[in-house]
Amino acid sequence: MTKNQSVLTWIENMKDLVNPDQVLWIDGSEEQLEALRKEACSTGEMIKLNEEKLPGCYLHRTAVNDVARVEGRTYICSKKEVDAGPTNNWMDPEKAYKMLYDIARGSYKGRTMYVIPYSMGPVGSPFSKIGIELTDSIYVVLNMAIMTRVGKAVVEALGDSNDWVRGLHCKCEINEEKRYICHFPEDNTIISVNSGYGGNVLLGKKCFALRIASFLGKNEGWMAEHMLILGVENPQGEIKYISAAFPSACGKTNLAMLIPPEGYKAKGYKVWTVGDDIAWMRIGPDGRLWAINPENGFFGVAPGTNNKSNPNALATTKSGTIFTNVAHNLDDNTVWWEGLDKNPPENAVDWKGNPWNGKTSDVKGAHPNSRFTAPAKNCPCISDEFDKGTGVPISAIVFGGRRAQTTPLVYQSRDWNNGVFVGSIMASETTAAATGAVGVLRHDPMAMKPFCGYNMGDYFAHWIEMGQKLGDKAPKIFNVNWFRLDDEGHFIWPGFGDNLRVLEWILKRCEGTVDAKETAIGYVPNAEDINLEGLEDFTIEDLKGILEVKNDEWTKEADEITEYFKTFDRLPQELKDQLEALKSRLQ
Ligand code: GTP
Ligand code: SPV
Ligand code: MN
Repeated sequence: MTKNQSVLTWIENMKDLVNPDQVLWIDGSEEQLEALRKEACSTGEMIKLNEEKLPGCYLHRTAVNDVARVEGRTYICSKKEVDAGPTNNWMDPEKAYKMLYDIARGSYKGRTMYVIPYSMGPVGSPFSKIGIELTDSIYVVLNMAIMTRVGKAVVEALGDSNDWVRGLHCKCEINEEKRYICHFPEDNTIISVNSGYGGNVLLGKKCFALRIASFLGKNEGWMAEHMLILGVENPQGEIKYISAAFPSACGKTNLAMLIPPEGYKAKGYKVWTVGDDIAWMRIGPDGRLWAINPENGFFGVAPGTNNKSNPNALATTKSGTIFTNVAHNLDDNTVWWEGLDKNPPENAVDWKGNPWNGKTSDVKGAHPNSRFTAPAKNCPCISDEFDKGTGVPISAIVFGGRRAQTTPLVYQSRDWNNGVFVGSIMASETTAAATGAVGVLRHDPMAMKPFCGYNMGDYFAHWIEMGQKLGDKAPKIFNVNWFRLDDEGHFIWPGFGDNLRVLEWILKRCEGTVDAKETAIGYVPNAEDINLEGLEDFTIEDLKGILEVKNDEWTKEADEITEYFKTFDRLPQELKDQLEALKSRLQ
């Protein structure tokens, strides 16, 4: 399919290493993909679902020991350890290559090597970048064909350039003791072995579009962020774009596809989805920050997705979707997950493949990190700008996490550098998106702790530098927290569609049309300025409660941040100054 020497040589070398029975180039054609779906169904790797109810949809179950990203086995292999920094696992590249090649050697025997040329971003867009993933998994091929743009057009766009990211994925034996997800930012290379799960193996996503791309962005003057992108259209038909960084399973897909509350709908408000997980952002010729979504689909959390919480996401999964680790309803050959509806199937198979009765069983039908892989074009609220490759101008950047206490519903940073500080001190309770304990508070700067491909201190410095370049055209920076709990452990803020009430305040702040109250941490809304019309069971007193900034709590937080900042070897002076300034405002 190509004469590109750098591509052909690398594939030849990898072929010699893994020793496949045959090699198949993915050309992106529907015929080829359909043949692969049939093959995967014939071996049991995938199950074809009800063609009337879920046309073109499939179910896949991963191994039970392989259901989430494995952060403890994810490595940045830069020449110098300090370049991986204190937030990453590091391995010497020479050692890592040797170890990985020993694991990968001969592992495609009896298998096919699929060669997937893919583009992150619309093919040919100046924002876009190209990768080639080699895999022995049809599941990976079919997911990549939804999540990215694959095939001939990509190879043509690459031409004879050497500017592309190498990705080798080997399922091997799905042995968790030998599972490694390794990145070589200095070589544009990713190697993933012994997993068959999502973020570990769809190498275009977290591995390339965040870990490798964040490193490229630092060197080339742009940004790769763990952010959704959405457009808010007001009744006058003007659309303003917001990007928002929340840690995994903290509400990006939900916010990106938000349905306005009735009152807003009646006035003519609309929300348009540009992306739900990753944003690549560059300074445009007009000096503003422009963003694209480099992905082509959504790899979304299934549990909790329903017609009330996220009808757009649910609609997106009704055709051409691959479900991973959800329950299989045998009565009508459809899928089910916790929180879909109040009617779990009785005659079903759980995510582990065991017979399951949803009415009587006390185990979960779907894994908490079960996912849907759905084409972006299915989304009823997909933005017209999604596929254009020109990007959208960002008015506001929003950080957020899961915080039961302390962090108010929303606040605005004092300026760009203070906003970088707000991002750097983000902390959030852990979720099922990665293996390990759930609900533990941990620092997750800019929601990038698991995804920054280089030294986090240098990453902060890059943010500060981007702000200097953007000057007065820089987006305003905010922080939100939808997850404050009351004494009984219930969420206080209704969240979901009602989050538009907060976005409205954010956009008014960007336009300078609403006042705010200055606190030690930044600007907080006056409670009257958040529209509560149409909300039941939520009063202005409740709102005041979750807008309050308690200086004693924040003093503790500042002490904790002081300790956290000590773990950084390359913390920019600007952030040290920000912390001192916060402390003095708290006194
Ligand atoms: P990744 O795909 O892992 O990056 O996750 P994400 O950030 O896209 O999270 P997602 O939108 O899938 O939401 C994850 C969980 O958060 C789901 O269980 C949602 O129901 C819940 N959630 C999302 N938005 C809100 C909200 O506004 N309030 C509350 N209480 N829960 C929310
Ligand atoms: C996340 O964990 O942030 C995800 C899912 O979006 S994964 O692709 O597994 O990283
Ligand atoms: Mn994510």
